[in-house]
Amino acid sequence: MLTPAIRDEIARLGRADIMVGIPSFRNAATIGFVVRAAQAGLVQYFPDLRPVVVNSDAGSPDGTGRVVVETEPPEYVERILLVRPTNKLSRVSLTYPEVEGSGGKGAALRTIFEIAAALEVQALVVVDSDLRSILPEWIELLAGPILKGGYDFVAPLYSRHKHDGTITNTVTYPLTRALYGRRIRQPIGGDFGVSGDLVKAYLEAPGWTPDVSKFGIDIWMTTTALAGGFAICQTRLGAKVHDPKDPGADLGPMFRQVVGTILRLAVANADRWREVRGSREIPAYGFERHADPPPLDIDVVRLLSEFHAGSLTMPAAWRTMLAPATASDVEGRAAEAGAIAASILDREGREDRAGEGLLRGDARTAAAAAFSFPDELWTRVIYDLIVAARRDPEAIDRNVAALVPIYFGRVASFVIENRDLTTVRAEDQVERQARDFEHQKSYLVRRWSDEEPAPADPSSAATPRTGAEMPG
Ligand SMILES: Nc1nc2c(ncn2[C@@H]2O[C@H](COP(=O)(O)OP(=O)(O)OP(=O)(O)O)[C@@H](O)[C@H]2O)c(=O)[nH]1
Ligand SMILES: [Mg+2]
Repeated sequence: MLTPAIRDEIARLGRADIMVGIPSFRNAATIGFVVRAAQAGLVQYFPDLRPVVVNSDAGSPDGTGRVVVETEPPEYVERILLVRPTNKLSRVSLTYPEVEGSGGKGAALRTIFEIAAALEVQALVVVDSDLRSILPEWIELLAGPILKGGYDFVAPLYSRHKHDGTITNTVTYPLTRALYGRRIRQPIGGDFGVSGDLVKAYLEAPGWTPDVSKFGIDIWMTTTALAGGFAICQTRLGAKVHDPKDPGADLGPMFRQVVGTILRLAVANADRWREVRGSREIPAYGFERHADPPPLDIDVVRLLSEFHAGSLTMPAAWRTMLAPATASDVEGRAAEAGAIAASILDREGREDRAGEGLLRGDARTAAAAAFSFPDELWTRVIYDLIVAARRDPEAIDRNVAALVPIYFGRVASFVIENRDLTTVRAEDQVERQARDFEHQKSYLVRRWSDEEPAPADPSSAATPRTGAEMPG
Protein backbone atom coordinates (compact mmCIF):
# COMPACT_ATOMS: atom_id res chain seq x y z
CA MET A 1 0.00 0.00 0.00
CA LEU A 2 2.81 2.44 0.86
CA THR A 3 5.10 3.67 -1.90
CA PRO A 4 8.83 2.78 -1.74
CA ALA A 5 9.62 6.44 -1.03
CA ILE A 6 7.34 6.40 2.01
CA ARG A 7 8.81 3.11 3.21
CA ASP A 8 12.29 4.60 2.96
CA GLU A 9 11.17 7.62 4.94
CA ILE A 10 9.74 5.38 7.67
CA ALA A 11 13.00 3.44 7.84
CA ARG A 12 14.92 6.71 8.13
CA LEU A 13 12.66 8.03 10.90
CA GLY A 14 12.70 4.81 12.92
CA ARG A 15 10.51 5.51 15.93
CA ALA A 16 8.60 8.51 17.28
CA ASP A 17 6.37 9.19 20.27
CA ILE A 18 4.20 11.97 18.95
CA MET A 19 3.34 12.88 15.39
CA VAL A 20 1.57 15.82 13.81
CA GLY A 21 0.02 14.85 10.47
CA ILE A 22 -1.05 17.50 7.97
CA PRO A 23 -2.99 16.62 4.79
CA SER A 24 -2.65 19.16 2.01
CA PHE A 25 -3.63 20.05 -1.50
CA ARG A 26 -2.39 23.37 -2.86
CA ASN A 27 -1.81 25.00 0.52
CA ALA A 28 1.61 26.60 -0.06
CA ALA A 29 0.30 29.95 1.16
CA THR A 30 -0.81 28.71 4.57
CA ILE A 31 0.95 25.46 5.48
CA GLY A 32 4.22 27.05 6.63
CA PHE A 33 2.42 28.71 9.51
CA VAL A 34 0.77 25.42 10.49
CA VAL A 35 4.12 23.56 10.43
CA ARG A 36 5.81 26.25 12.57
CA ALA A 37 2.98 26.15 15.10
CA ALA A 38 3.18 22.35 15.24
CA GLN A 39 6.94 22.38 15.81
CA ALA A 40 6.79 25.04 18.49
CA GLY A 41 3.98 23.15 20.22
CA LEU A 42 5.91 19.87 20.17
CA VAL A 43 8.99 21.48 21.71
CA GLN A 44 7.13 23.64 24.21
CA TYR A 45 4.69 21.08 25.53
CA PHE A 46 6.32 17.70 24.92
CA PRO A 47 10.05 18.31 25.24
CA ASP A 48 10.77 14.74 26.34
CA LEU A 49 8.96 13.00 23.50
CA ARG A 50 10.44 12.17 20.10
CA PRO A 51 8.46 14.32 17.63
CA VAL A 52 7.78 14.13 13.93
CA VAL A 53 5.76 16.34 11.59
CA VAL A 54 4.47 14.60 8.47
CA ASN A 55 2.81 16.37 5.57
CA SER A 56 0.80 14.06 3.31
CA ASP A 57 0.36 15.99 0.10
CA ALA A 58 -1.59 15.37 -3.08
CA GLY A 59 1.44 16.26 -5.24
CA SER A 60 0.42 19.91 -5.23
CA PRO A 61 1.97 21.87 -8.10
CA ASP A 62 2.20 25.02 -5.97
CA GLY A 63 5.17 23.79 -3.93
CA THR A 64 3.24 22.97 -0.74
CA GLY A 65 5.69 20.16 0.11
CA ARG A 66 8.70 22.39 -0.38
CA VAL A 67 7.26 24.96 2.01
CA VAL A 68 6.92 22.23 4.65
CA VAL A 69 10.54 21.16 4.56
CA GLU A 70 11.96 24.64 3.96
CA THR A 71 9.97 26.63 6.50
CA GLU A 72 12.12 28.12 9.29
CA PRO A 73 14.96 25.81 10.43
CA PRO A 74 14.86 24.12 13.86
CA GLU A 75 16.98 26.92 15.38
CA TYR A 76 13.98 29.12 14.81
CA VAL A 77 12.05 27.31 17.55
CA GLU A 78 15.04 27.69 19.86
CA ARG A 79 15.14 31.41 19.11
CA ILE A 80 11.48 32.11 19.74
CA LEU A 81 11.00 29.80 22.73
CA LEU A 82 14.44 30.17 24.33
CA VAL A 83 14.68 26.44 24.88
CA ARG A 84 16.88 23.93 23.15
CA PRO A 85 14.86 21.02 21.74
CA THR A 86 15.93 17.82 23.51
CA ASN A 87 15.03 15.71 20.52
CA LYS A 88 15.62 16.25 16.85
CA LEU A 89 12.64 17.81 15.09
CA SER A 90 11.92 15.65 12.05
CA ARG A 91 9.83 17.20 9.35
CA VAL A 92 8.87 15.41 6.16
CA SER A 93 6.60 15.92 3.20
CA LEU A 94 5.39 12.97 1.13
CA THR A 95 3.10 12.44 -1.79
CA TYR A 96 0.46 9.95 -0.70
CA PRO A 97 -0.76 7.10 -2.93
CA GLU A 98 -4.43 6.77 -3.80
CA VAL A 99 -6.50 4.16 -1.97
CA GLU A 100 -8.02 1.79 -4.52
CA GLY A 101 -8.06 4.49 -7.16
CA SER A 102 -9.40 7.30 -4.98
CA GLY A 103 -7.38 10.25 -3.73
CA GLY A 104 -8.28 13.13 -1.45
CA LYS A 105 -8.06 14.18 2.17
CA GLY A 106 -8.93 10.68 3.40
CA ALA A 107 -6.27 8.99 1.29
CA ALA A 108 -3.80 11.53 2.66
CA LEU A 109 -4.82 10.58 6.20
CA ARG A 110 -4.55 6.87 5.46
CA THR A 111 -0.87 7.38 4.68
CA ILE A 112 -0.55 9.41 7.88
CA PHE A 113 -2.11 6.51 9.83
CA GLU A 114 0.27 4.01 8.21
CA ILE A 115 3.29 6.11 9.11
CA ALA A 116 2.04 6.72 12.66
CA ALA A 117 1.51 2.98 13.14
CA ALA A 118 4.91 2.12 11.68
CA LEU A 119 6.66 4.65 13.94
CA GLU A 120 4.60 3.32 16.89
CA VAL A 121 3.57 6.78 18.08
CA GLN A 122 1.52 7.13 21.26
CA ALA A 123 -0.38 10.15 19.98
CA LEU A 124 -1.19 11.44 16.52
CA VAL A 125 -2.44 14.99 16.04
CA VAL A 126 -4.06 15.85 12.70
CA VAL A 127 -4.50 19.47 11.68
CA ASP A 128 -5.67 21.12 8.46
CA SER A 129 -3.17 22.97 6.30
CA ASP A 130 -5.35 26.03 5.69
CA LEU A 131 -5.58 27.03 9.36
CA ARG A 132 -4.95 30.65 10.28
CA SER A 133 -5.82 30.37 13.95
CA ILE A 134 -3.66 27.43 15.03
CA LEU A 135 -1.33 28.12 18.00
CA PRO A 136 1.43 25.92 19.46
CA GLU A 137 -0.97 25.24 22.34
CA TRP A 138 -3.28 23.34 19.98
CA ILE A 139 -0.75 20.51 19.94
CA GLU A 140 -1.03 20.20 23.71
CA LEU A 141 -4.80 20.57 23.60
CA LEU A 142 -5.12 17.77 21.04
CA ALA A 143 -2.46 15.37 22.35
CA GLY A 144 -2.69 16.09 26.10
CA PRO A 145 -5.94 14.18 26.68
CA ILE A 146 -4.37 11.11 25.04
CA LEU A 147 -1.01 11.25 26.80
CA LYS A 148 -2.27 12.43 30.19
CA GLY A 149 -5.92 11.39 30.28
CA GLY A 150 -5.96 8.05 28.51
CA TYR A 151 -8.39 9.19 25.83
CA ASP A 152 -8.28 7.68 22.36
CA PHE A 153 -10.06 10.32 20.34
CA VAL A 154 -10.01 14.07 20.86
CA ALA A 155 -12.53 16.08 18.84
CA PRO A 156 -12.17 19.85 18.50
CA LEU A 157 -14.45 22.47 20.00
CA TYR A 158 -14.25 25.82 18.33
CA SER A 159 -16.12 29.04 18.00
CA ARG A 160 -17.09 29.20 14.37
CA HIS A 161 -19.03 31.95 12.72
CA LYS A 162 -22.77 31.21 12.61
CA HIS A 163 -22.52 30.70 8.82
CA ASP A 164 -19.46 28.45 8.92
CA GLY A 165 -19.72 24.70 9.46
CA THR A 166 -23.14 24.29 7.83
CA ILE A 167 -22.69 20.56 7.11
CA THR A 168 -21.76 20.09 10.76
CA ASN A 169 -24.69 22.12 12.06
CA THR A 170 -27.34 20.62 9.83
CA VAL A 171 -26.25 16.98 9.57
CA THR A 172 -23.19 15.58 11.29
CA TYR A 173 -23.69 17.10 14.74
CA PRO A 174 -27.42 16.44 15.18
CA LEU A 175 -27.35 13.03 13.50
CA THR A 176 -24.28 11.69 15.31
CA ARG A 177 -25.74 12.92 18.58
CA ALA A 178 -29.15 11.34 18.01
CA LEU A 179 -27.82 8.05 16.66
CA TYR A 180 -25.02 7.33 19.13
CA GLY A 181 -26.17 9.46 22.06
CA ARG A 182 -22.97 11.48 22.47
CA ARG A 183 -22.80 15.23 21.95
CA ILE A 184 -19.72 15.74 19.79
CA ARG A 185 -20.17 19.30 18.62
CA GLN A 186 -17.60 19.15 15.80
CA PRO A 187 -17.57 15.59 14.43
CA ILE A 188 -15.92 16.75 11.18
CA GLY A 189 -13.84 19.63 12.49
CA GLY A 190 -10.70 18.48 10.71
CA ASP A 191 -8.38 18.87 13.72
CA PHE A 192 -8.16 15.75 15.87
CA GLY A 193 -6.08 13.82 18.37
CA VAL A 194 -5.88 10.03 17.94
CA SER A 195 -4.20 7.46 20.20
CA GLY A 196 -1.80 4.85 18.85
CA ASP A 197 -4.42 2.17 19.59
CA LEU A 198 -7.10 3.97 17.63
CA VAL A 199 -4.71 4.52 14.71
CA LYS A 200 -4.28 0.74 14.50
CA ALA A 201 -8.04 0.25 14.71
CA TYR A 202 -8.51 2.70 11.83
CA LEU A 203 -6.13 0.71 9.66
CA GLU A 204 -8.08 -2.47 10.34
CA ALA A 205 -11.62 -1.04 10.28
CA PRO A 206 -13.97 -2.09 7.48
CA GLY A 207 -15.96 0.24 5.26
CA TRP A 208 -13.20 2.31 3.64
CA THR A 209 -15.10 3.62 0.60
CA PRO A 210 -14.06 6.09 -2.13
CA ASP A 211 -15.90 8.82 -0.16
CA VAL A 212 -13.79 8.01 2.90
CA SER A 213 -10.70 8.66 0.77
CA LYS A 214 -12.04 12.16 0.23
CA PHE A 215 -13.96 14.37 2.68
CA GLY A 216 -15.85 11.41 4.19
CA ILE A 217 -12.75 10.77 6.31
CA ASP A 218 -13.63 13.05 9.23
CA ILE A 219 -17.04 11.58 9.97
CA TRP A 220 -15.63 8.10 9.36
CA MET A 221 -12.94 8.68 12.01
CA THR A 222 -15.42 10.05 14.54
CA THR A 223 -18.03 7.36 13.95
CA THR A 224 -15.48 4.54 13.95
CA ALA A 225 -14.19 5.77 17.32
CA LEU A 226 -17.76 5.97 18.67
CA ALA A 227 -18.89 2.62 17.33
CA GLY A 228 -15.71 0.95 18.56
CA GLY A 229 -16.32 2.14 22.10
CA PHE A 230 -13.13 4.24 22.28
CA ALA A 231 -12.73 6.89 24.98
CA ILE A 232 -13.68 10.24 23.46
CA CYS A 233 -13.35 13.81 24.65
CA GLN A 234 -13.46 17.28 23.15
CA THR A 235 -10.89 20.04 23.45
CA ARG A 236 -11.35 23.81 23.45
CA LEU A 237 -9.34 25.33 20.64
CA GLY A 238 -10.87 28.80 20.38
CA ALA A 239 -11.69 30.13 16.93
CA LYS A 240 -11.35 28.14 13.73
CA VAL A 241 -10.17 30.53 11.07
CA HIS A 242 -9.41 28.93 7.72
CA ASP A 243 -9.99 29.42 4.00
CA PRO A 244 -13.67 30.34 3.95
CA LYS A 245 -16.31 28.61 1.84
CA ASP A 246 -19.79 29.61 0.77
CA PRO A 247 -22.03 26.53 1.06
CA GLY A 248 -23.90 27.36 -2.15
CA ALA A 249 -20.71 27.70 -4.15
CA ASP A 250 -18.04 25.40 -2.72
CA LEU A 251 -19.49 22.68 -0.58
CA GLY A 252 -21.50 20.46 -2.97
CA PRO A 253 -18.93 17.64 -3.43
CA MET A 254 -17.88 17.79 0.22
CA PHE A 255 -21.52 17.53 1.29
CA ARG A 256 -22.05 14.47 -0.90
CA GLN A 257 -18.94 12.73 0.43
CA VAL A 258 -19.68 13.47 4.08
CA VAL A 259 -23.34 12.60 3.92
CA GLY A 260 -22.80 9.50 1.76
CA THR A 261 -20.35 8.30 4.40
CA ILE A 262 -22.57 9.05 7.39
CA LEU A 263 -25.48 7.21 5.74
CA ARG A 264 -23.39 4.11 4.98
CA LEU A 265 -22.08 4.15 8.54
CA ALA A 266 -25.60 4.53 9.94
CA VAL A 267 -26.74 1.44 8.02
CA ALA A 268 -23.67 -0.57 9.07
CA ASN A 269 -23.97 0.43 12.73
CA ALA A 270 -27.72 0.00 13.22
CA ASP A 271 -27.15 -2.34 16.13
CA ARG A 272 -25.17 0.39 17.88
CA TRP A 273 -27.89 3.06 17.63
CA ARG A 274 -31.26 1.29 17.67
CA GLU A 275 -31.56 1.19 21.43
CA VAL A 276 -29.98 4.58 22.11
CA ARG A 277 -32.36 7.30 23.29
CA GLY A 278 -31.44 10.84 24.27
CA SER A 279 -27.83 11.93 24.53
CA ARG A 280 -25.18 12.95 26.98
CA GLU A 281 -22.36 15.44 27.11
CA ILE A 282 -18.82 14.31 26.67
CA PRO A 283 -15.95 15.81 28.65
CA ALA A 284 -14.22 18.92 27.37
CA TYR A 285 -10.52 19.56 27.96
CA GLY A 286 -8.81 22.93 28.09
CA PHE A 287 -9.49 26.36 29.46
CA GLU A 288 -12.61 28.20 28.27
CA ARG A 289 -12.18 30.39 25.19
CA HIS A 290 -14.09 33.37 23.96
CA ALA A 291 -13.23 34.23 20.43
CA ASP A 292 -14.94 36.15 17.68
CA PRO A 293 -14.60 34.21 14.46
CA PRO A 294 -14.53 36.25 11.25
CA PRO A 295 -17.86 36.68 9.44
CA LEU A 296 -18.78 34.60 6.42
CA ASP A 297 -21.21 35.87 3.84
CA ILE A 298 -23.81 33.52 2.41
CA ASP A 299 -25.90 34.24 -0.66
CA VAL A 300 -29.42 33.21 0.33
CA VAL A 301 -30.99 33.93 -3.03
CA ARG A 302 -28.61 31.54 -4.73
CA LEU A 303 -29.48 28.83 -2.17
CA LEU A 304 -33.22 29.37 -2.67
CA SER A 305 -32.86 29.27 -6.45
CA GLU A 306 -30.90 26.02 -6.30
CA PHE A 307 -33.47 24.47 -3.96
CA HIS A 308 -36.21 25.38 -6.38
CA ALA A 309 -34.21 24.18 -9.40
CA GLY A 310 -33.79 20.82 -7.64
CA SER A 311 -37.55 20.41 -7.45
CA LEU A 312 -37.72 20.78 -11.23
CA THR A 313 -34.83 18.48 -12.11
CA MET A 314 -35.14 15.72 -9.53
CA PRO A 315 -38.70 15.28 -8.29
CA ALA A 316 -38.56 11.55 -9.07
CA ALA A 317 -35.47 11.05 -6.92
CA TRP A 318 -37.07 13.02 -4.07
CA ARG A 319 -40.18 10.90 -4.21
CA THR A 320 -38.20 7.66 -4.20
CA MET A 321 -35.89 8.53 -1.35
CA LEU A 322 -38.35 10.37 0.92
CA ALA A 323 -41.52 9.18 2.59
CA PRO A 324 -44.53 10.52 0.63
CA ALA A 325 -45.50 13.09 3.26
CA THR A 326 -41.92 14.34 3.54
CA ALA A 327 -41.59 14.59 -0.24
CA SER A 328 -44.73 16.64 -0.70
CA ASP A 329 -43.76 18.94 2.16
CA VAL A 330 -40.32 19.47 0.63
CA GLU A 331 -41.78 20.15 -2.80
CA GLY A 332 -44.11 22.76 -1.31
CA ARG A 333 -41.17 24.52 0.35
CA ALA A 334 -39.19 24.41 -2.89
CA ALA A 335 -42.04 26.14 -4.73
CA GLU A 336 -42.04 28.89 -2.10
CA ALA A 337 -38.28 29.21 -2.38
CA GLY A 338 -38.58 29.64 -6.14
CA ALA A 339 -41.25 32.32 -5.84
CA ILE A 340 -39.31 34.30 -3.24
CA ALA A 341 -36.02 34.10 -5.14
CA ALA A 342 -37.75 35.17 -8.35
CA SER A 343 -39.36 38.18 -6.72
CA ILE A 344 -36.04 39.31 -5.22
CA LEU A 345 -34.21 38.92 -8.51
CA ASP A 346 -37.03 40.74 -10.27
CA ARG A 347 -36.87 43.63 -7.82
CA GLU A 348 -33.11 43.82 -8.11
CA GLY A 349 -33.43 43.89 -11.87
CA ARG A 350 -35.78 46.85 -11.69
CA GLU A 351 -33.65 48.70 -9.15
CA ASP A 352 -30.57 47.99 -11.19
CA ARG A 353 -32.14 49.59 -14.23
CA ALA A 354 -33.03 52.55 -12.02
CA GLY A 355 -29.33 52.77 -11.15
CA GLU A 356 -29.71 51.70 -7.52
CA GLY A 357 -27.63 48.54 -7.83
CA LEU A 358 -28.23 44.99 -6.64
CA LEU A 359 -29.19 43.92 -3.16
CA ARG A 360 -26.27 42.22 -1.47
CA GLY A 361 -25.65 39.97 1.50
CA ASP A 362 -27.77 41.03 4.46
CA ALA A 363 -30.30 42.92 2.35
CA ARG A 364 -30.93 39.82 0.25
CA THR A 365 -31.36 37.74 3.40
CA ALA A 366 -33.86 40.22 4.82
CA ALA A 367 -35.79 40.27 1.56
CA ALA A 368 -36.16 36.48 1.75
CA ALA A 369 -37.46 36.55 5.34
CA ALA A 370 -40.80 34.93 4.41
CA PHE A 371 -39.06 31.65 3.59
CA SER A 372 -38.77 28.84 6.11
CA PHE A 373 -37.69 25.21 6.11
CA PRO A 374 -38.58 23.89 9.58
CA ASP A 375 -36.43 21.69 11.83
CA GLU A 376 -39.00 18.90 11.91
CA LEU A 377 -39.05 18.56 8.15
CA TRP A 378 -35.26 18.50 7.88
CA THR A 379 -35.03 15.79 10.55
CA ARG A 380 -37.45 13.58 8.64
CA VAL A 381 -35.59 14.18 5.38
CA ILE A 382 -32.37 12.86 6.92
CA TYR A 383 -34.09 9.93 8.63
CA ASP A 384 -35.84 9.00 5.39
CA LEU A 385 -32.43 8.98 3.70
CA ILE A 386 -31.10 6.47 6.24
CA VAL A 387 -34.04 4.16 5.56
CA ALA A 388 -33.54 4.59 1.82
CA ALA A 389 -29.80 3.88 2.16
CA ARG A 390 -30.51 0.53 3.71
CA ARG A 391 -33.23 -0.34 1.21
CA ASP A 392 -31.06 0.46 -1.79
CA PRO A 393 -27.35 0.92 -1.01
CA GLU A 394 -26.61 1.30 -4.71
CA ALA A 395 -28.71 4.48 -4.76
CA ILE A 396 -26.87 6.28 -1.95
CA ASP A 397 -24.75 8.47 -4.23
CA ARG A 398 -27.76 9.37 -6.34
CA ASN A 399 -29.88 10.14 -3.28
CA VAL A 400 -27.21 12.28 -1.70
CA ALA A 401 -26.81 14.26 -4.92
CA ALA A 402 -30.57 14.81 -4.90
CA LEU A 403 -30.34 15.90 -1.26
CA VAL A 404 -27.94 18.78 -2.05
CA PRO A 405 -30.64 21.25 -3.21
CA ILE A 406 -32.80 20.33 -0.22
CA TYR A 407 -29.82 21.01 2.03
CA PHE A 408 -29.47 24.41 0.34
CA GLY A 409 -33.08 25.12 1.26
CA ARG A 410 -32.46 24.17 4.87
CA VAL A 411 -29.28 26.29 5.04
CA ALA A 412 -31.15 29.27 3.55
CA SER A 413 -33.79 28.96 6.26
CA PHE A 414 -31.12 28.77 8.91
CA VAL A 415 -29.36 31.88 7.63
CA ILE A 416 -32.65 33.77 7.42
CA GLU A 417 -33.68 32.76 10.91
CA ASN A 418 -30.30 33.73 12.34
CA ARG A 419 -29.90 36.97 10.45
CA ASP A 420 -30.22 39.21 13.52
CA LEU A 421 -28.60 36.80 15.98
CA THR A 422 -25.05 36.78 17.25
CA THR A 423 -22.97 33.67 16.65
CA VAL A 424 -23.51 32.69 20.29
CA ARG A 425 -27.30 33.00 20.06
CA ALA A 426 -27.39 31.18 16.74
CA GLU A 427 -26.05 28.21 18.65
CA ASP A 428 -29.50 27.88 20.25
CA GLN A 429 -30.93 27.09 16.82
CA VAL A 430 -28.35 24.37 16.29
CA GLU A 431 -29.27 22.87 19.66
CA ARG A 432 -32.96 23.08 18.84
CA GLN A 433 -32.38 21.16 15.62
CA ALA A 434 -30.31 18.58 17.48
CA ARG A 435 -33.05 18.08 20.08
CA ASP A 436 -35.54 17.53 17.28
CA PHE A 437 -33.32 14.77 15.86
CA GLU A 438 -33.45 13.08 19.27
CA HIS A 439 -37.16 13.70 19.62
CA GLN A 440 -38.00 12.20 16.24
CA LYS A 441 -35.65 9.26 16.58
CA SER A 442 -38.72 7.13 17.20
CA TYR A 443 -39.76 7.99 13.63
CA LEU A 444 -36.48 6.59 12.32
CA VAL A 445 -36.63 3.48 14.50
CA ARG A 446 -40.22 2.82 13.49
CA ARG A 447 -39.54 3.18 9.79
CA TRP A 448 -36.40 1.06 10.17
CA SER A 449 -38.32 -1.72 11.93
CA ASP A 450 -41.26 -1.52 9.53
CA GLU A 451 -38.95 -2.49 6.72
CA GLU A 452 -37.61 -5.55 8.50
CA PRO A 453 -36.79 -8.05 7.20
CA ALA A 454 -35.64 -6.11 4.16
CA PRO A 455 -38.03 -7.14 1.37
CA ALA A 456 -36.51 -8.70 -1.72
CA ASP A 457 -38.79 -6.68 -3.99
CA PRO A 458 -38.56 -2.93 -3.29
CA SER A 459 -42.10 -2.34 -4.57
CA SER A 460 -43.45 -4.44 -1.70
CA ALA A 461 -41.74 -2.28 0.95
CA ALA A 462 -43.92 -1.30 3.87
CA THR A 463 -45.74 1.98 3.30
CA PRO A 464 -43.91 4.71 5.18
CA ARG A 465 -45.92 6.52 7.80
CA THR A 466 -47.11 9.99 7.04
CA GLY A 467 -45.76 13.15 8.58
CA ALA A 468 -49.04 13.84 10.34
CA GLU A 469 -48.51 10.92 12.71
CA MET A 470 -45.07 12.03 13.65
CA PRO A 471 -44.14 13.52 16.98
CA GLY A 472 -42.94 17.10 17.09
N1 LIG B 1 -3.95 15.50 0.53
C1 LIG B 1 -5.08 16.12 0.26
N2 LIG B 1 -5.53 16.97 1.15
C2 LIG B 1 -6.67 17.61 0.89
C3 LIG B 1 -7.40 17.40 -0.30
N3 LIG B 1 -8.47 18.20 -0.26
C4 LIG B 1 -8.40 18.86 0.91
N4 LIG B 1 -7.32 18.51 1.60
C5 LIG B 1 -6.87 19.00 2.89
O1 LIG B 1 -7.86 18.75 3.86
C6 LIG B 1 -7.94 19.83 4.76
C7 LIG B 1 -9.35 20.39 4.81
O2 LIG B 1 -9.70 20.83 3.54
P1 LIG B 1 -10.52 22.17 3.35
O3 LIG B 1 -10.68 22.34 1.90
O4 LIG B 1 -9.91 23.25 4.13
O5 LIG B 1 -11.91 21.75 3.94
P2 LIG B 1 -12.78 22.50 5.05
O6 LIG B 1 -14.04 22.90 4.42
O7 LIG B 1 -12.00 23.54 5.72
O8 LIG B 1 -13.09 21.33 6.01
P3 LIG B 1 -13.36 21.51 7.53
O9 LIG B 1 -12.29 22.42 8.05
O10 LIG B 1 -13.25 20.13 8.09
O11 LIG B 1 -14.73 22.08 7.63
C8 LIG B 1 -6.90 20.85 4.31
O12 LIG B 1 -5.71 20.60 5.04
C9 LIG B 1 -6.71 20.49 2.86
O13 LIG B 1 -5.43 20.82 2.41
C10 LIG B 1 -6.90 16.47 -1.23
O14 LIG B 1 -7.45 16.25 -2.29
N5 LIG B 1 -5.73 15.86 -0.90
MG1 LIG C 1 -10.55 24.51 5.71
